[in-house]
Amino acid sequence: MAPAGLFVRNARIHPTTSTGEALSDLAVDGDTIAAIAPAGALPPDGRPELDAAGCLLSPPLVDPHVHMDAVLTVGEPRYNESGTLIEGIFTWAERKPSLTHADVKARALEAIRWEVAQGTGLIRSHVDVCDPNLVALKALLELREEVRDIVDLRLIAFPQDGILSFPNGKELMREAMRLGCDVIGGIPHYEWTRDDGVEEVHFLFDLARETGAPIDLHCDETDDEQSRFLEVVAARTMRDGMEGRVVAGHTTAMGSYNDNYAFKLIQILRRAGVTIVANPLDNIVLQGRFDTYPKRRGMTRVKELDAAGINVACGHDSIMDPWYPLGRGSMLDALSMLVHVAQMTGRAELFRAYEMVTTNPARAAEVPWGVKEGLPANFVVFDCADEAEAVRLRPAARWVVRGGRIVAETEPARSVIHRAGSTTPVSFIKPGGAG
Ligand code: 17E
Ligand code: FE2
Repeated sequence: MAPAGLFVRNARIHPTTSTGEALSDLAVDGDTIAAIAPAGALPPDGRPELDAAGCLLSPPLVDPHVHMDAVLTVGEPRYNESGTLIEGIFTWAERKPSLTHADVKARALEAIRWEVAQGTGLIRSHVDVCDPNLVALKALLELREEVRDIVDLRLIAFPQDGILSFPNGKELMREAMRLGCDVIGGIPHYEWTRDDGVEEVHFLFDLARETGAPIDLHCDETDDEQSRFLEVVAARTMRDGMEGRVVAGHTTAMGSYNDNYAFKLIQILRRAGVTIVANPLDNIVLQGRFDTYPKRRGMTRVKELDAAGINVACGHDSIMDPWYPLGRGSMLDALSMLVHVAQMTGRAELFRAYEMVTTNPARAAEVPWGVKEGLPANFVVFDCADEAEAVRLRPAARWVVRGGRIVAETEPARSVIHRAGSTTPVSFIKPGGAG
């Protein structure tokens, strides 16, 4: 049954940079945005009303890169004490044999609820397919259908232990796509040799030709400046006419390349229309672990890629897993880390960065995204005035709307200060000071 409709008053609609401070009303019919007009100009026509009270009304956040099979496994069977990527991979390999269908579904559902409650409407999850029984994949394929009412979940076949370096690796990738994975993943920098990594990339593109699926691979997630698989990805993207359908995640080696090589690479990435997904929460703790000082930040060149016209997005990557013991499913936490590590704290840069958790990852997923008449009624009212404030405050997602239906709501935190010698609270504040 279609929802009864909705009427949201007094919203600042994204992108606020073009609409200034003006307040708008937004009317929803069924699952579609029917009208947007200056506040007061539209009749609510009996629709249930929400008062945004000047808050930001944004397209839902998008998490383009997370590992839902591994979420909430931190400490199982042990903690990653070195904090390195490799100890994370080895710890996960120890956890994998005890994965069960129910265990994967329960953990992933919990993390998905956290993400949805904080405004995420589209999630692309990698799923490790280096498992002869594909336990996690089968669980998440089922969950993808079961959570459709609250989120659009897409699955990426991810060969964590390599394709050539893992027994039956190619067949497991093919089987994952036959079972219904949406996207082809990869990990060329983890193969035993450079040649194997190049062969892996060619295998991914051959599989894309056979299946018609897009590609989203982990690429060059290392501080080794000699890890250069991204150029092979860009070249195959152009040769196969896959412009706009290829995503490369992490690409942290770009933080270590010399500028001459980085400049050449950025030119071919732009021509190839490859999207780059940075995962700042994980990579600020995983990279630089073999450095003393100066210590590298180990993030891809977010600001420079964006300035060169490349589609750049930001992922959460981990929520309490062997790679990252922290995290709470907040894309605004991930974005806050991105603007710090990339030093995107200029006024316009904060607004630009916001696109990296909304418009840009949606473009990479080939999904129309935005708050416009005629588009699906998917949006979030955040408890803040604009995108820069969303980055600063990481505010409550007051209402999360999907297909015209409220799928999550959160009361913003309020604090009361008790002064000495007074029996009545004298100030009533919202931490951070917005609104
Ligand atoms: N696997 C990997 O190869 N890299 C990561 N950052 C995570 C899983 C979280
Ligand atoms: Fe990842």
